[in-house]
Parts: sequence; C-alpha cells; structure tokens
Amino acid sequence: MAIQRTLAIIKPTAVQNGHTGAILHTICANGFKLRALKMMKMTKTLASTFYQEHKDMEFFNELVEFMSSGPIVATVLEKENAIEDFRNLMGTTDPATSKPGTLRYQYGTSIRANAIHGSENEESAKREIELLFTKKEIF
Ligand code: 3AN
Repeated sequence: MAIQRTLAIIKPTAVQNGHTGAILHTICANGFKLRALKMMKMTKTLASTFYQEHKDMEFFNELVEFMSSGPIVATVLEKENAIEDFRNLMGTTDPATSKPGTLRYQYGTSIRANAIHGSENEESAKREIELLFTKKEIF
C-alpha cells in the first residue's frame, strides 16, 4: 500500500477540554508519523475556505463559527494508507454512533463538536495540507 499524508485537526472543544496530549498519543500509537504540528486559531475566512464543500449545508455557518471559536491543533500525518486508516481511527461523524476505541467515541461531545477532523480523500488531503501549512513547516 502507498505511503500517504493526511491532515488532522484537533477541534476547539477537544483542545479546550485538555485532550490534545491523549489524542496525539493515540495517533502515534496507531502508527502515524507526525510530519507537521501546530496550535493556531482559524479565522472565519480560513474556516470557510477549509470547509468550502459544505457551503450549501444548513450547518455551514455554525461549523465556521465553531472551528474559529478557539485554538485548534493541526497536524500532517503520514503512514501507509493514512487517509482511510485515520478515518477509521476517528470514527463516524456523529460520536453517538462511533465505535468504542475511536477518537470521536472517546472525545467527541456532539455531531458538531466531534473532537477531530481527518481528510476525506487524497485531493482533500493535498488541498487541506497546503491551506494550513507552508512547505517549510512540513518535515
Ligand atoms: P466528517 O468530518 O466525518 O468527514 P463531514 O465532512 O460530513 O464529516 O462534516 C464536516 C464537519 O461538519 C463535521 N466534522 C462536523 O463538525 C460538522 N457537521 C457535520 N454534520 C453536521 C450536522 N448535521 N450538524 C452540525 N455539524 C455538522
């Protein structure tokens, strides 16, 4: 299987609730290598661009407000089959239906505040990584 990179974000509520260390530990324990890591606050403009594919959804404004409401921790992760494997480690969008052992099951508090983001496919991963990191910030 090919080595891939994916973009993961620890979302504002998970950072605020002190779960950053535990989430990073789980990510690394599952074989993902950290290629980039930073704490930052998204502007509303950046959050709108990041979630542009959801711009017509009824939850879009709420999502942009939430993602720009406090600091996030953004990472570039690398491993074989990283995109699908990280989606599996995250769990389903709604923590209420996520399987035990997934990050959203453990740390998500609602469908909006679901603790963690992971890129959906290779095209999104490339776009999202380029949006949040410069080449020099990726190792
Ligand atoms: P995922 O992150 O599992 O790929 P998407 O891409 O459907 O899910 O949704 C992007 C983000 O939008 C989710 N992570 C969640 O924070 C938020 N979201 C999705 N569905 C809803 C909803 N029905 N109400 C509020 N927020 C939602």
